[in-house]
Amino acid sequence: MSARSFPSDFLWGSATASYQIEGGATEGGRGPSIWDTFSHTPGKTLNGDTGDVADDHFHRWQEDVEHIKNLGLGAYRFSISWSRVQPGGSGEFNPEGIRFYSDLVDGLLAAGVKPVVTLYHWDLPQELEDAGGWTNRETAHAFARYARRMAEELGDRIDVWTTLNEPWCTAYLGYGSGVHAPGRTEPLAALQAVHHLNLAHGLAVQQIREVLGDSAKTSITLNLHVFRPDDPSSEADLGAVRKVDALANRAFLGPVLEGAYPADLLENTASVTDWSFVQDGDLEHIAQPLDVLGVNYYSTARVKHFSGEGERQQADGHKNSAGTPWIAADDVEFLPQPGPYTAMGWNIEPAGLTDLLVSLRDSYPDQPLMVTENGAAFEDTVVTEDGVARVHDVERVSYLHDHVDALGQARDKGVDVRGYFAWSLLDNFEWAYGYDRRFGIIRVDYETLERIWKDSAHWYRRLATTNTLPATDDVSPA
Ligand code: PNW
Repeated sequence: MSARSFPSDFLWGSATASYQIEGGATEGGRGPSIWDTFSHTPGKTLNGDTGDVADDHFHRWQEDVEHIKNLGLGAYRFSISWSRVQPGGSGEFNPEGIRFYSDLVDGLLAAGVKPVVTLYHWDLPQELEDAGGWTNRETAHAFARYARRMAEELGDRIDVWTTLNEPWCTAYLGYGSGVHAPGRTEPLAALQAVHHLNLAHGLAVQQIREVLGDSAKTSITLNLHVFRPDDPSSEADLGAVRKVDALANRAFLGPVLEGAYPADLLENTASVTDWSFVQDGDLEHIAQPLDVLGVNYYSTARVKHFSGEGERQQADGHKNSAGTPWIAADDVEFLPQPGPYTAMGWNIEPAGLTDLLVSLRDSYPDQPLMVTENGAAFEDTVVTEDGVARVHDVERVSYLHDHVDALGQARDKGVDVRGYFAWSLLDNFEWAYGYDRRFGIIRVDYETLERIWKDSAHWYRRLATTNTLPATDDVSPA
């Protein structure tokens, strides 16, 4: 295979999220979020890890902007901690918190890097959760007010405004399986959260456009799931795929891009709810035209219709939880995958990314796309060579290489994919897995908080600065 080139305006970036990197949890007037509460609750995160300090980005952001600049990236995707800029989630805003993000944005612009902002990456102000969180419709309105204020403060300095990151995780892992904050395990609550998140997105897009006009580029980032039927010729297995596809993908794509919830979703979940929390006019609010749809992609899942005999398999990484993210889907089982796997136990299948992008284009031909997260956790080792610390993360380089190539294959088929963001810029607080799983292209030493470029960072710099993906057999970092 020969090298593959990308157009000069293709956006190469890297991504992070506030709670995963910032630390400074009680500094600068920040209020508590559900992830502070959750991570401080015994048994919720591996080793009891919390984001109290994380990568200390709150104090080291200037150094981090230098790394982004030196990597030659065109864009940086970060999220705003809602409770840092509005401690209670409604009412008073916190000028010191707003200044933190305003300075960060100015720093990025001075470095020639486009800021791609996410308004919500899971850290809901605790006060809002105390009032019901995403099960409460009022949270959507509070989110729209917060979005409006951010548009007023950061204005035209932001390249892309992303409302939500992965509402699937918020709704189903936060309120269904309970492995994420706030740790609730109630099927009805999960579906209410789905709708109120969709509503929050639509209301926020309208507020941002009202403040900034049509020049504002708006977006939502979804973690769309690629489901493979165990037996592609089995009607039952194809039905299983349709059922989880409705819950995971079309529950968001439907309202956001088509202005309707899929009929089969409403039917399949009738034992849980009649969806009467969807009010007249909501879908018109939700279905705002989007400048770009953000897609996060890591892995694929294999599913099968469960006949009811023996024990149902649940090899999707959620089997140890008290609840399930797969609401009203007891007749679907998740089968183990062939591998190879990342340190998360996630199956590595780059072709899934090509398939996903092509199928989105087939369903929504005029919708521009961007891959807003892709990356992998592996067990990294630090070695000292000639007095310099190095991480030869060959598996991560090859993961990134093969997925960028898969993205290129979708572009070859005419899919309008405009950018790629590696997850993550830095090793960070990997939610329920704490600091144990490292996704960074830059290593963070959690004792000294020192940053070390892994080989993948050197490799990514070359890609971002040359717009050329080296051939498969050439994944050398230099
Ligand atoms: C995404 N799942 O999370 C998030 O956007 C990041 O904050 C996170 O660090 C990254 O991917 C790696 O995990 C996910 O269980 C978490 O299917 C869990 C799942 C998917 C995405």
